[in-house]
This record gives sequence, structure tokens and C-alpha cells, in this order.
Amino acid sequence: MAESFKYSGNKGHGGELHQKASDEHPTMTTAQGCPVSDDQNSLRAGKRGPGLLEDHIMREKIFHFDHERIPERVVHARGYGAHGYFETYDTLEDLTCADIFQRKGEKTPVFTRFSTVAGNKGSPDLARDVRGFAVKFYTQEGNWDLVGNNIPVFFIQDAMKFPDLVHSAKAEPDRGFPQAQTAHDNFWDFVSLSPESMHMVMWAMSDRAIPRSLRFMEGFGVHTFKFINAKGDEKYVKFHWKPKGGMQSVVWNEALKLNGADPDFHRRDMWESIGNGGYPEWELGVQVFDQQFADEFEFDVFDATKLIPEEQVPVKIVGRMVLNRVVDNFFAETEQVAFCTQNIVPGLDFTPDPLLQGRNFSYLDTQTKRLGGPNFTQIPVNAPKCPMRHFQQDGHMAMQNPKGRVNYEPNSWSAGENNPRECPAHGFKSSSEQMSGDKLRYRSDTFSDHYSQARQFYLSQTEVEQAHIQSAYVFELSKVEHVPIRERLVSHLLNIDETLANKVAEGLGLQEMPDPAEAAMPTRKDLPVSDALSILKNAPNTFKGRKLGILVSDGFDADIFESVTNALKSEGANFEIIAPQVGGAKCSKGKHFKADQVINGGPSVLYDAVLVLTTEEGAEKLAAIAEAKDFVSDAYAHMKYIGYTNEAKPLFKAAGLDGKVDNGWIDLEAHSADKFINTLRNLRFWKR
Ligand code: HDE
Repeated sequence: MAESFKYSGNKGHGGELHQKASDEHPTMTTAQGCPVSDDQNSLRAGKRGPGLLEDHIMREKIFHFDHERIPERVVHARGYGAHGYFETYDTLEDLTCADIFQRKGEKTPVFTRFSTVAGNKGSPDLARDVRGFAVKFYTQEGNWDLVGNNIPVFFIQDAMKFPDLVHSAKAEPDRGFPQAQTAHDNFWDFVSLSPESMHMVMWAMSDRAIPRSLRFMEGFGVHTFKFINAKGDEKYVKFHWKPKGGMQSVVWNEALKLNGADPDFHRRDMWESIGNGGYPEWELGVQVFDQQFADEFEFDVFDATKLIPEEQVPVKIVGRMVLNRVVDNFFAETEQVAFCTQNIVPGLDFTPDPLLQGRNFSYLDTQTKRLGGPNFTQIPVNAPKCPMRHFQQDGHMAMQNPKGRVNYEPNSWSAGENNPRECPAHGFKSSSEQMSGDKLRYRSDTFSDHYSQARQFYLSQTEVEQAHIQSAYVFELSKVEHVPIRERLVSHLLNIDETLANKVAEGLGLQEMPDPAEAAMPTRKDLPVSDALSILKNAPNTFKGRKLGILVSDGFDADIFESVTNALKSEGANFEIIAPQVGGAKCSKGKHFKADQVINGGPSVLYDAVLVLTTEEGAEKLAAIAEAKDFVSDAYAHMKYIGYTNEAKPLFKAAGLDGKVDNGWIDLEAHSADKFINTLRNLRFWKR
């Protein structure tokens, strides 16, 4: 991906040109194609005189610059996109006539954008937040946008509440902060007054909201959709993305430090993974069920605050998505990509889920505002890759206008490429459904259980994960200034799980335990634990796609370095060298290795595990560097595996780790590199 680099100096004075067009560099022009003779100096009256309005070249340049920004997305502003393909594993023709699912092995191009929800475009990647997971499939029968999240449920049940939810989560309007954080009064005030949000809030307090990498998280379509086959048979379907690399998250303290060390941690990881050929991959799964299941299921399948446990309706894997190409231009593609939940294709349909119905208005509306008019569909990243034939015309920036005389129908002009007709046999058909009832604003009683699945989620976690949830609530609520809001939230937790409520109340130092919140329905205590909801119960047991940070100083052991890095390569894992100087260090055999990071630029939070290779003298020197001490003490505190040799002990001692050796430490003189990698496959030493 690296560009070739050649410095051509620009002295910028004396009125000469320093970067002339040549064989290598073509002539620069204005946007109108007029060749530019001087791009350094504006036109002026006299050598030291004022500028002239006549300077059409400068005016055009600055005018264009002034208009470079478009409105950022009102939510999901910070995102990162990549191209790839979706491969259909087998035909699903018995379930759906969607063209993308008809032929085994067929590859369909996709563009996928991941995002955080609350923060602005420049906010840090490791905010505690839901991650957007939006996929545009360029199918042969039109674009299908599956605009999902990495959490399978949502905060609210009706789109009507979306502006309130988002206002409450974003920076408070009088002060303009906090940025990219829900840890403030407005958010917790809103959710504590909206019991329907309690299930999703529980997910947001879990490790799901601080993924290690965008590559290591699941994705969900959230709503129930419909599959329709060629005979017109209908089934309900929920979509799931399962990461091939397995799930993995960071710990909160690590997230906080990562945001400082590398605010672009997730996008850089995506960029690097695609660049080095470790293409991120997910499998697409479907939970398919019929009307009878929907009628018998404990909850309403049109309620987006509920999921269907995988143990109840298994996820059938139907294909895989591989992201193998970064964008050519971030603005053109990642910024201008316009996802719309309304973009579906024959063989799929919506359900009456009131959240989905509202979304179908919102996305089209927001893209028109963001991208400046109705022709955003003609921007290459948004344009379908199948033929489009219609009589829509004109408008701002219309690039594809119909050729010929016909722009209406019915018409009596002869048939041809520019005279399309509707096609009852193959065209999109909405599923037929009987509707009746009064016109009313109403929340169905079947939507009133707000706590049972929150409880099920919490109880399905491992102890480590439960502890993370407890401390996430305590952290967030401790940033809330108004005690009654804290208490109100705890009153909901009492309806979910008493132990959790007590832990949070204790962590907050609440003076008095509130009464449980009034509940529309009692919490069900009979829902079975669902192992699929836990990250740690589904640990991937691999170090593939992960990164080891190797802290070295001059004289480091060449043999251990070589055997470890070879073992990492065979695992499909990566490493970076961190040294006191970015120029690098010499190994014990005298060979010089360039460093990837200087110590204060490569803290251990950037890595999945660490290895320290130094000499005793080197370790003494490292012991005097604050960031080197942080490197190992953070790795320890974040439950990371630490590879070492005895020479490194002075550094560990200085970092306060004397006597802290546990099974998460691997002595590379006593153990082979293979044993080390085998241990790293556990990803963290949670027992610490
Ligand atoms: Fe969105 N959402 N949303 N959302 N959403 C947007 O569209 C909206 C919801 C999601 O990478 C906006 O282009 C409403 C659920 C993703 O470009 C906007 C409601 C889920 C993205 C919008 C929801 C999502 C968006 C802002 C409640 C998961 C980023 C900019 C009814 C299933 C897509 C834009 C990208 C973006 C509206 C709820 C996912 C304003 C009204 C539920 C991944 O149209």
C-alpha cells in the first residue's frame, strides 16, 4: 500500500517554480482543466502589493477547499469501510428467491462500514459504545443493505424515541461534552426512565462494547425480516455475522489507555490486516423460524429489544464475507457510502417492527441531506452493479440521465434498452399480510417485558465478564452527578439480578438501597442460560491475527527472538519490535533490527501479549524509563501473557512486579517458542 516517496524541495520564494511538470509529474490544472503555472504564489499588484480578485486560480482553489466538508452522520459519524465479497455456501432457494442466495459458490461484491455510534468523526476508536456493522451487498437484483450493529438488540422499541435516545447519549447541549461517552447524566436519565432500554444497556456495559478489533466482533441485523421463496412461502429470519477470528475484547483500563496511545486503533488494525493479507472474515448466519414459532415464543419477534437465543433457534451458516481491499479514497467511499435499510431485494421483506419501519424513512432522508440531493445513488460506492433502468431524472449532480425521448410510462414507443417496463413475474413483491385495526398510537402489550432477557444475558456470562459489567455500571454511574439518577438505575437492576444491583450499589456507595422499579411485567426467572451470549465461553483458542509486542534492547537473545517470530508466522500472527530508540537495537549475534515503535510510542496496550528480551544491563537501563515500566506493569494488570527471560528481572522489579510471577508468565529459557504460542492462544490469563 505504501506510495513511493521522492522529496522535491520547495523553497517557496523568489518567484521561481520548484516543482515543474516533467515526465514523472503531469501538468497540474484547475478543475476546469486550465494548466497551472504557479501553485505557490497568488496573483498580486506589485511584488509586495495586495492580492487581485482576478486570480481565478486561487479563487477556485480556496472556494473548493471551503466546501470540502459535508455534514457528518448524526449517529455513527466515526466509521471505517472496506471492500470485499460475499460467498454463498449453498443455495437457499427453498427459503428465499433472493438472487444472492441462489447459487453455491457465487461471489457478490460488498462494501462494509464499521462505526461507533455516539462520537463525532474525530472521536477515539475505543469508546465504550455499540459498533455499527453495515454491509452493502451489490447483488444482481439490486443493492441489499444489511445495516446492523455488533449487539443484537436495541435500546428502544419505537423509532419515535430515536431522536431522544441519541440526544441523551451525545454531548450535552449546553456544554458540548462529554465526547463519545455515555457516562453522563443525560444518557442515564433517559435510559433509567425507559425500562425498555435495560436489555441493551446490559450489553453496552459488557465487553461487547469495547472490542479488541473490528475483526473480532459479531454483527447482527437486529430486526426480524422475512424470507420469501419463489412459491411465495414466507419465513421469518434474523441475520448474524460470526467473526472467523473469534470474539475478543479489551479491558476497560486498556480501552482508556488505548484511546490516548492510538485513537485510530481499530481503523489502523483494519488497514494493516487487509494490507498484510490477513483478510478479515465473517460467516453469515440465519435464524429462520415460522409463524408458529413466533406465536409460541416468549417475546414478540417484532420487538427489537429482544433476541432469540441461538440454543432455541440455531444459527445456520449460509456464506462468508471477506474484506480484502481498502478504499482508494476515504471520503469518496467510506464517507459517501449511503446505507438505507429500505434497500432490500426480491426474496426479502420487512416486518412491522416499529423500529425498522421508522428506519426505512430515516436513512433515505438523512442521505439526501448528507449527500446533497436525490442522486447520491449515482456515487460509485452507492451505485448498484446491476443494470438500472427507470425514469427518474435530473436533480443536483445528475450524472446518468436517460438517453432518448422516452421518460414516462405507459408509453407507446418501441421497446429497447431505454424503454423499460415493470415485470410482475420477477419484480419485488411485498409479502401479503392482512391488516386491520384502528388508527392509533400504541405500544403492544407483547412488548412489555423489559427485564427478563437482560437477566438472561447477565446470568449467561462468565464470572470475569459479570465482574466487568458490574464495574462498567459503577464507572458510568459514578460520572452521573445526580444521585437520584444513580438510584433509579439501581432500582431497575433490582428487577434484573439482585447480586448485580447490590454490587453496583456498593461500588457507588449508595446510602440507601432503592425499591425495585415498578415493572410492567414481572421478570421471568426461568429463562435458561445461553452460552452463545458470552464472549469468553466461545473463546477462539488461536493467536492468529493477533499481535505480540516484543520489547528489546541491545544484545537481546537472537535465538529466542528467531524461534518466537517463526512460531508467530506459522500461527498467522504478527509482532512489533519496541526499543529504546526507533532506529532499533542489535541482537546478541550483532545483527541490527529496526524498531516499529519507540517505547513511549508502543505501550503494551497496543498488543495482545508481550515479550521482553534484554540483557541484565539493558534491563537496568529500561528500569529507569517510566514507559518501559508501564509496558510490563500494564501488561500484567491487563491480564496479558508475559514472555521473558531472567535477564529482564531488574525491569520487572522496578515495575513493582517482584514476586508476581504466575502461570501467565512464560520463561522463554525454560519453555519452547511453540509452548509460548500455545499459551498465547488463550489470549488472556484471566485467573490473575
Ligand atoms: Fe441507525 N441511523 N437508526 N440504527 N444506523 C443511521 O443513517 C436510525 C438503528 C446503524 O455506516 C443514520 O447514514 C433510526 C438500529 C448503522 O453509514 C440515520 C433508528 C441499528 C448506521 C439512522 C436507528 C442501526 C446507522 C445516520 C431507530 C442496528 C451507520 C447516518 C429507529 C440494527 C451506517 C446514516 C453507516 C446510521 C437512523 C436505529 C444501525 C440517522 C431512526 C436498530 C450501522 O439514518
